[in-house]
Amino acid sequence: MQIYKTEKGAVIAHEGHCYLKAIDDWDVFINRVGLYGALLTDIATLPKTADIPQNVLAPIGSQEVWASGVTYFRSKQARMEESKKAGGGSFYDLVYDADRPELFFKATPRRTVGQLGTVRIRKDSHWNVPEPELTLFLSVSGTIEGYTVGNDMSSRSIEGENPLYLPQAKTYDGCAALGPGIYVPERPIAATTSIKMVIRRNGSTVFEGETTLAQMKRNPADLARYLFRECSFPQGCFLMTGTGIVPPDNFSLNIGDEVDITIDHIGTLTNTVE
Ligand code: DO4
Ligand code: MG
Repeated sequence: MQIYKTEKGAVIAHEGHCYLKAIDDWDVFINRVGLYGALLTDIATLPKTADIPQNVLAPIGSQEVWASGVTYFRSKQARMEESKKAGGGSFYDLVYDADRPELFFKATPRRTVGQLGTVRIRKDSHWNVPEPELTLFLSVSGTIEGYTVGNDMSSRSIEGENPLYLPQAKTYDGCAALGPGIYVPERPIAATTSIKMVIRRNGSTVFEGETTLAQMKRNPADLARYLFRECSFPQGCFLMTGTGIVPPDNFSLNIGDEVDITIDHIGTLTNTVE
């Protein structure tokens, strides 16, 4: 099942049909333990509407967006390379193998864009990449209720200069994208799920890469448990689970680039870079 946030309300897509539900509050609509079952109850009394909506909003209300790092070998390798001068050889290695994952605050809803929104690169950064990440929607109780596509826009030059600059490399206006909707399955998403990213410049593909969730070293439920250890989220929260796709070191985003991130079952999130 998919849910989309639109100007008219919530659209629930299930088994080839779409249902429009008038809602007062997106937070209340998504932050339900057992969301899949709750949505089935919702659609039982709703009329069928037209198609999957064309214009959707970012599927976020007032939730915080958090992120995990160095959860794939490719990410560890890339960070170690970019931070060699800053001593990155050891700390990324250590976190990759440690029990405690790297978790960091990524964005507020105001810094997050949705489908076809504009993501930004920092003007004081010369090496910038999108990071395509499976993103969990976690309820107030920390249960994984849904999945969306996330883009953890990042400055590799700032992050590589000094790990203490990570908040600046990761958090700024237009630093995150989520969407197009939230995939709410009956059972957890499979390890065979693929994540693909394509970056286009002036109509030509300048990078494409692919991975699967099986390459992730951490378990999504463990990441959620760590996040909820000492943080409460009354409205639930979004948690990006890290990137397994990193373009080669000579690649940096340009203004005007288009980024498509596709995750099986969830959909394709498309954004333009500004
Ligand atoms: O340690 C820096 C951030 C890593 C990250 O964002 C990722 O692995 O996706
Ligand atoms: Mg990331």
